[in-house]
Amino acid sequence: MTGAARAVSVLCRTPVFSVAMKISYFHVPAEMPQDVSPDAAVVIDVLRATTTIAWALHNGAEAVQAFADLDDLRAAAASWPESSRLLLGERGGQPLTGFDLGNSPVAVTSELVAGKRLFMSTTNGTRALDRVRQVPLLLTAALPNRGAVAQRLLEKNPDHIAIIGSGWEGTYSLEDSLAAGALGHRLLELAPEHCRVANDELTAALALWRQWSDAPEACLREASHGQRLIGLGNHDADFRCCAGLDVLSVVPTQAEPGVLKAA
Ligand code: 3SL
Repeated sequence: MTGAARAVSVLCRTPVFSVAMKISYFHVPAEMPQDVSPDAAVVIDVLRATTTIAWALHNGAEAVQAFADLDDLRAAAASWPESSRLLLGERGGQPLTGFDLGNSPVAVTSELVAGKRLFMSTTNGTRALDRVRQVPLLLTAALPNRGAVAQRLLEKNPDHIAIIGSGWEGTYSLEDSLAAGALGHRLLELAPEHCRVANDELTAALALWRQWSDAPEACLREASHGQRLIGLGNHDADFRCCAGLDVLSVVPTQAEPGVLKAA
C-alpha cells in the first residue's frame, strides 16, 4: 500500500486493500485439507454454541474457555476461583448434570455471567474450535454478530479466511451453512472488489443465504438439529435469539488457546 493510500485508509477508517482476500467455507473442520493453513478462521455453530458465546461475551462474561473434553474442562475449572466461574455443558442438545448452565443463548444473562469465566463444552461447537485453535486469528460467528465479524475481518485483512462449520457429529449442518453464506454475503457487500470466493462450498452457502435471508428462523427450524431441539421441548426463545441478525457488535476472539474474549 502506498503512503497516501495508507493515510486515506486511516482517515476514513476503511481499509484500502491491495491483494484479494480468499474466503473458503468448510462444512466441518475435518474437511479442511491438511495442506491448507489459513491465517484466519471463523468457527460457526448457529444452534447454538457460537450464538451462546456471542451473547455471553456481550453480557459481560470475562471469557469463554472452550473444551472438547469434559475432564479437561473440570480440571481447568477447578483451578479457577469458584465465585468467578460457571460451567456450561451440553451433549446431544441436553444440559449436563452438575453444570451451572446448558447451552442456551437466552440463559447467559448479564446477571449470571458478568465478570465470570465460562468453562464450556458442547457436542460439536467447542470441538470444532479445538480443532483450529492453532490458526493465528480465530473468531467465532453466529447470525447475531455476523456483520461485526465481517467488519473485523476486513480490518484485519488476512490473505485467507476459512469459515468453518461445526456440523453435527462430523456431518453437514444446514444452519451453519446458512450463517457461512450470511457472513460471506456481508463481506462481499462491504468489499466486493477485495473478496474472492475460493471454493464451491462457499458458493453453495451464498445461494442458501439468498434463499432464506428473509426467514432465517424458518431455516433453523427446518434444519435437522432444529428438529432435534424441537423434539426435546420448547426452544422458541432460542430459535428467535439464534436467528436474530446483526444485533450484536461483539467479536469473540481467541486470546490464548481455547480462551475467547470480547474484542
Ligand atoms: O453441537 C453443539 O455444539 C451444540 O451447540 C448443540 S446444542 O444446540 O446445544 O444442542
